[in-house]
Amino acid sequence: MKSPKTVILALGSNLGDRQAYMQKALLQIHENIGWIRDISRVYETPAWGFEGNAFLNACVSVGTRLEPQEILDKLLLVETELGRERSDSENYQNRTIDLDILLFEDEVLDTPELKIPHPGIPERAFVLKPLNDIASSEKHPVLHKKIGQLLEETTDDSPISVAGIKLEKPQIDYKFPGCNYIAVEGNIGAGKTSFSTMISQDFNAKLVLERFKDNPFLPKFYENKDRYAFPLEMSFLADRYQQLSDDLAQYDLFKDFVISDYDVFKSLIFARITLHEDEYSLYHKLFHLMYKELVKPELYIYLYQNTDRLLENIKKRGRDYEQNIQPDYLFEINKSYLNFMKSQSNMKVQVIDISGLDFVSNRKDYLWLLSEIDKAVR
Ligand code: PH2
Ligand code: MG
Ligand code: MG
Repeated sequence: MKSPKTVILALGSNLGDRQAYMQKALLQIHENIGWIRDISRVYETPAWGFEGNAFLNACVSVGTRLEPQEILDKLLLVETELGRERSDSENYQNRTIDLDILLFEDEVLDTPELKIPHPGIPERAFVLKPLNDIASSEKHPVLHKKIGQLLEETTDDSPISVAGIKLEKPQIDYKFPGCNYIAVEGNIGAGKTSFSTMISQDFNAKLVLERFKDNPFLPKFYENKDRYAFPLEMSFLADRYQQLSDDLAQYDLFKDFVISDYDVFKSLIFARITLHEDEYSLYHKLFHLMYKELVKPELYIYLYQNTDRLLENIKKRGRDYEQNIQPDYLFEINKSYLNFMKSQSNMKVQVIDISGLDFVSNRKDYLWLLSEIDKAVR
């Protein structure tokens, strides 16, 4: 899972209710591109390079998992959505909203459609002033000078003033109140690891991931279930117990909470399906001895995904030994999870139906998922 990168955008409007267009643009950026981190002051600036109405200009920095070209495509859609009309004329025109990419980390990009850093930066005070508010000590990756210095050196002496209006961050602050430890559960291929990784990156959580790769019995199990189910379940249990008692015992001072892509109870859920009755009853005894020692999550999120999509995801991630997993096995696992959750009274359990959604590539789906969780913990 990619961690978010910082893109800095310029906003400009000189037509209609300029402030409202800028504010609407921020909402669209939040919903389509990423987390808005910093917002500059808003400036009143004369049209630069053409005869036109005065502009409002501002800059924002955004944490995004999109690539520059994807960001550009989204920005064009937002401009159109907000009523921007483009004519074939070569000249600048008045516009309800203009959204430009100024900087993307310290990357340099030069294609016919997209140039990063934006080539106009050094000669435009209407860009440099707001940019200086949020990135004065960032280095221009081509000119190797700080933004603050570019502002001092620019030859553009247009009269620019602070407009005295404020743009607001549109997003709710998801805080997961009362949740020091969240477990994300779901069937094989539901997206547990992706989701918990995204949460940990976006909300400063410590991430605890299942170490399935280290389990030598897993590939063998898929070859010969009867022979390898017991050692497989035992080694998973031992490993999970060890990991959770280590990782949850020591809170990380610099993290706000812990999120894991599994809950230890999955051991019993799988064992009930994979073990013979006599093996299961032995396993069950051992499990409960260990289970009672462990910290339980305050929030248990179950991502429900339909079987077709699970199989599709399993195929996409391409682990050899998983490729023969049958639909009825996934069905049994899901049933078993639902049974377990029904019997839980001490922790908050939330089942979220994500079939038809793609929270990894679609930010709107991701935000919807966050708002569902937010509703549940408030
Ligand atoms: N954008 C332009 C051309 N001229 N002038 C001001 N003051 N503000 C702008 O955002 C602006 C401009 C091309 O995008
Ligand atoms: Mg522009
Ligand atoms: Mg533009």
